[in-house]
Amino acid sequence: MSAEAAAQLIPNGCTVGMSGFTGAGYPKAVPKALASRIEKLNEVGERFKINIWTGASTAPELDGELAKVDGINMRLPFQSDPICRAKINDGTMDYIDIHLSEVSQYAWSGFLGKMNIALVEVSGILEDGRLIPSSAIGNNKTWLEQADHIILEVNSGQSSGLEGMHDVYYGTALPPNRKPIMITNPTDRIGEKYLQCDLSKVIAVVETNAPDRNSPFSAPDEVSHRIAGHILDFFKREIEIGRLPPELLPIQSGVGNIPNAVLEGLDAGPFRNLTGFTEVIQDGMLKMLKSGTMTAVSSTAFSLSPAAMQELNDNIDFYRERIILRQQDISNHPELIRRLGVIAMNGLIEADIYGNVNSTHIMGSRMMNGIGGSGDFARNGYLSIFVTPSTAKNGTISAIVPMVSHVDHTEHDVKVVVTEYGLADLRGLSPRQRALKIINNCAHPDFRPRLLDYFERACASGRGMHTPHLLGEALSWHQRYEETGKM
Ligand code: 0RQ
Repeated sequence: MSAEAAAQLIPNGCTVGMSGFTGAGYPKAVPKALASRIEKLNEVGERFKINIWTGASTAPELDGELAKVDGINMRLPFQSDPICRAKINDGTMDYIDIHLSEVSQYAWSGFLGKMNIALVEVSGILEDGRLIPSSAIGNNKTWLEQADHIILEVNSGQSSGLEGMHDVYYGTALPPNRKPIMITNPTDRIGEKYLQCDLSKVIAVVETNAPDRNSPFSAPDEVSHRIAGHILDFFKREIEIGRLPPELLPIQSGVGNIPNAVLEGLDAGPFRNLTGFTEVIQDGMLKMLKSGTMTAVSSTAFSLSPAAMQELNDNIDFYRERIILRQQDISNHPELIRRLGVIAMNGLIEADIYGNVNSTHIMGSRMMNGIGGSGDFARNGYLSIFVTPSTAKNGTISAIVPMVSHVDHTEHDVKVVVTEYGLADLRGLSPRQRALKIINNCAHPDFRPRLLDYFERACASGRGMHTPHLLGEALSWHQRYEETGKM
C-alpha cells in the first residue's frame, strides 16, 4: 500500500519500534507520511504524538520530520538530529538515553511498556515470509517479536547483495535462562541470515527506493591527524612491550572525523590482519578491508559516505565475505566485548583531570546526541580510548576541566585520553597521578596553568587527598562559560 495509507494505521499515543542505526536502514516513507498527517491535524488544533524506539540515530526523514511537527512524545535510545535535539533541550520531547546493548533487554523485560507497531525497513521478503535485513539490523529482531503489528518498508534501493551478510541470533533469553554466547572471534557466525516474521502481524507493506543518509566525511584536519599519530605511536609501543599482539585486538571505532583519521593512519602504517568488532562500519574500515589491512569486521550497521556506499555496492561480493551484520544486543554485548578484548575508541565532550568522561551533555544539562554504544565498549573493552580536540568553540572551551559537568564514563572505565597535544595512559595510576598526566599531556597550553593551579590548590586544601577537589570551584569553569561565553 502507499506510505500515506500505512501511516493511517498508526494510532495517536502508540509506541512504534522503528528500524535505523546511524543513518542506515531506517524507514524512509511512512515516518514522512505520518509527519504530514500530524501537520494537518496540528493545523486544526489536534495533537498527535507517538513514542519512538529505534536502534540508534536515523535521519531527517524520520527524526527530523516527526520532531518538526511535535509528533514525538518520547524517544529512545541514541539520536543526533538537530531538530530532535532542540525539542529535547527545550523540554517538549522526553528522551531516554540507554546503552545500545541494553535496549532490547529493557523491551523484553517490560521496563518500557508495550510496543504497538514495528516499522522496519528490509531489503527483501522471501517467499516463506522471512525478511532480508537492510543496511542495519539494530533492534529489528526484537521489534518484530515484540510488536502487536508490523509495517514493512521494502527498499529496492538497498543492494540485493546484502543478502547473506547478516547473522541474526535467536538464542538470547532473559535471566535466569541465559546461556553463553558462543562467539570467540569477530568472524564467528552463530545465527541465521534472515529475520523471522510472524506474517499474521503484518498490516502493511510499502515499497520504497531511496538511499540511506550517507553523509560525506570531511578530510581529516591537522588536529585529527595529530590525535591519530599519538594513538598509532601508542599501539606500536604496546606491541613492542608485548601488551598487544602485532595484529592488535578487535577494534571498535566511534563515528566522526577523528576515529576515521585513526583508521586511515592504521591503514597507512605497518599493521596487518586487523579485525573489527564494532557497531558502525564507516569509510575507514571499508578501506582497510579493501587494502587487506583488516581481514573481517562484525558490526550492526554501516555509516558511509556516498562514495564509500558506491564502493560497497560495486564490490558487495568481496565485502560480504568479510563483513557480518548482527543485531545490536550482540554487536555491543558486554560478554563478547570483554572476551574478545576489544580496543574501543570514542569521542568525548569533556574529560576531567581525574579521567571521568562526559560524552553527552553540554554544560551539564543540554543533550548533544546520547551515550550510544560508547558505554558498552568503554566499560568492557581491553583498552578504552577517548579522543577529543583539546578545545571546542574556537578555543573558548577547554575539553579538560576540573570536574566534568555530567558523567557517562567513570574514571574506572577510561584507560586512555588523547588530544592533539598528547596521550595520557591512565592505567595503573592513582587519581592524583592521573591528574598530572592528563593536565600535562592532554590539556591545551592556554588552559594548562589554570588546571595545574586548581589541582595544586585542591591538594593544598589538605582535605580528601584521594581525589582532591575545591567544591566551590569545581564547576566554576562551566558557570563562567554560561555567563561570559568563555571558560
Ligand atoms: O559542535 O560542530 O556545532 O561546533 O560538539 O564535536 O569535536 O566535532 O566531535 O563529532 O566526534 O562528536 C562526543 C558529541 C563528539 C560524539 C561527541 C561540540 C563541538 C561540535 C561535536 P559544532 P566534534 P564529534 C559510536 C559511539 C557519544 C556516542 C558515542 C558522541 C560538536 O562522539 O556523540 O561515542 N559521542 N557513540 O563544538 C561545548 C564542549 C564541546 C562542545 C565538543 N566541551 N562544550 N560543545 N563540542 N565539545 C556511535 C553510536 O553509538 C551509534
